[in-house]
Amino acid sequence: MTPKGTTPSTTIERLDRSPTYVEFLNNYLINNRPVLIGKDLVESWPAFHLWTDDGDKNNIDWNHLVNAYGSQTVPVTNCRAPSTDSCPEEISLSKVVKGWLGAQHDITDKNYPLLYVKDWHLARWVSRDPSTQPFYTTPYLFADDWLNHHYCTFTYDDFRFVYVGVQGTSTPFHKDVYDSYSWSTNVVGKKLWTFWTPEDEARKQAGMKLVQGAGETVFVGWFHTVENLTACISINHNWCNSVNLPSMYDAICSRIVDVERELADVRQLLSSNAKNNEWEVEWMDIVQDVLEKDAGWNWATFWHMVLHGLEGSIKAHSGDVAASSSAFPFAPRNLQPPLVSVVENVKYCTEAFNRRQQEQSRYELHLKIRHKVPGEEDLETVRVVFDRIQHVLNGCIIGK
Ligand SMILES: O=C(O)CCC(=O)C(=O)O
Ligand SMILES: [Fe+2]
Repeated sequence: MTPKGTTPSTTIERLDRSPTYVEFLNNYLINNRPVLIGKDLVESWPAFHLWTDDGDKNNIDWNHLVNAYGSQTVPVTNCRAPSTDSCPEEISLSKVVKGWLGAQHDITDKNYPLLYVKDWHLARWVSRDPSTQPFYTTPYLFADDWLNHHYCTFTYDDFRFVYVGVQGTSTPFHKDVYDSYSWSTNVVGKKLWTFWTPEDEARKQAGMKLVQGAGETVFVGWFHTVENLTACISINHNWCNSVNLPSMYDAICSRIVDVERELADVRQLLSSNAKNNEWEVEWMDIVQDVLEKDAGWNWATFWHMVLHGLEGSIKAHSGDVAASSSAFPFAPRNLQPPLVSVVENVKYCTEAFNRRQQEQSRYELHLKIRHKVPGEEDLETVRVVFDRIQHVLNGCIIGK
């Protein structure tokens, strides 16, 4: 049982006003309970006046979208393709909008493709182009985000997205990447969410429905589907911090089991040609490579994120809030769980990883770090990162 357990409930709560951080932490984040939060959380966002049609508040200002971002290449999926055949493609936003608004056919006709712009990294693009207006800020409830801190600080990638689609576009049944949490604010339109608990992978129960209007924010760590009841544009982040770290750790372990099963014949080949047991490191390295290509991360990324998350949390708790040059700075201590629970959750992962190396005779500490982070060239192997984390944890225990 990991700290990311769930509390049974039959409906999704709606909060008219934003909770305090402590209420959010204790009632929703720690219990992994979805919740809808009212408009005051995001009322200062420029996105609302930038993207809403002045003449029709329920509609998207398509002209603004095309003028401001039309030349951008955006990822799209065809909502009518069978799930096995719905790989994202990239086309310009203005072409997609033209396809929706200028369609010669009825867009509800199931014989035609229905495109949906998903996982569009607009925030990343805007942050690199000083002539473009910022359109939102991360709400305080979700500021403690180790995933986006890691990606925005050390890579050119991130988990900050915009979704745009017309009525009928949808996202199929899923739990979010790496078992992360998601928050999603609908800027224009109406979305229908259906939620299933993290245990209900086979959808044995009827899902719990929730309609999300403009300005409302959903927090979710369960399985879900989303259907756009009208044209919608929304902003969402996948995110994590110490609270859901244990369940993300467990998710990597079970993904490794899957990848190892898929590559069983490679393992067989390596072991049968081996002269000594070096093949095992090579084998684990291949598995990590596949994991990185398919999920975007592996042990090296995970432990690097944990190291910086833990250090950032300790700094914030000691009152060290020196200006950060990161594009995604750490949250101050009043927007983080208490340090004892941060340490406890990181220790859950380090202890489980140590046991994994010993009990399953794994060689994952020997794995080489492929992508060197500038300024951290000494991080040669997973062991170096992992030892640093243990050192920081030991310092916390002594300092308590
Ligand atoms: O809005 C959508 O279509 C999907 C959003 C989603 O799955 C999420 O925010 O986790
Ligand atoms: Fe999702």
